[in-house]
Amino acid sequence: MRLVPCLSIWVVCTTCCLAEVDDFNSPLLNTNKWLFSEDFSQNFVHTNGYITFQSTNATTPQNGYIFWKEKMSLSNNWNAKIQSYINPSFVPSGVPIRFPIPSLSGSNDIVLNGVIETAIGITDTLSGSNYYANLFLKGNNNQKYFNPNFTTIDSGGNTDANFVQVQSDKVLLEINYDSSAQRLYSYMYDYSDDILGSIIGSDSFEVSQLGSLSEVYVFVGGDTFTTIAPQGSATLDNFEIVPEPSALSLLAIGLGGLAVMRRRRS
Ligand SMILES: [Ca+2]
Repeated sequence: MRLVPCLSIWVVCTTCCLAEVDDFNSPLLNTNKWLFSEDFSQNFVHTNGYITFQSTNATTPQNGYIFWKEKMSLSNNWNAKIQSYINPSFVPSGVPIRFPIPSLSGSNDIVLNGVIETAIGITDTLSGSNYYANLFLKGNNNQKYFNPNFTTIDSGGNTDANFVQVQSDKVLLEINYDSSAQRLYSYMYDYSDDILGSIIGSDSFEVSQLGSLSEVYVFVGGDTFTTIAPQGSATLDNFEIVPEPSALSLLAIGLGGLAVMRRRRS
């Protein structure tokens, strides 16, 4: 008699809540899981059980992103996270740039000479014409920041993009999509000593601002601006994405469970 509820729970867990992960421990990037462009090959090194962003070009911005192959539906809830580490001994350098948004002014406007950053976010297409990113970055002032809400809308950045100065060298970046609110929530957690610590900052973003989309790519990666970044300056590891059951699939499972119980009773 106990078998039925156990079986139901097992079905729910295996069909709906199973996290998909990549620990980047395989020698090459798993092309069954990721799409990536030439930029990635030029500016990323996949080695030593993680991926690390590097750039040998200090005159032009460099970037590299990988895209989770399975697009995520905006009709369902889901969650994605990744660990990011910026080497504390690495200090970006270069010519002054205004970061991140030229149109910003006042206290939100940060001018840095050289920047390295890692990101998790969503985008409409692989060209990344529209995107939203949750960023962990370091500037030449040797300070690290959390920028939880950077988008390309409004000609290069939304006006509520904000910077939170952080002390951690290692953090967990998370994005959490709420389908009923149509909002994506960004979180940064301290992850020093590989232990999930306190929340450092958060923000949210209404996905309709990217246009009328039904699904999006989730991406991770990084950028450098006017700085040479040696291997290991900024790394990403242990990606995890968890699709949550939609209301419809929960209903189907619930009805299925009821049917099984009824059959057993009769
Ligand atoms: Ca790893």
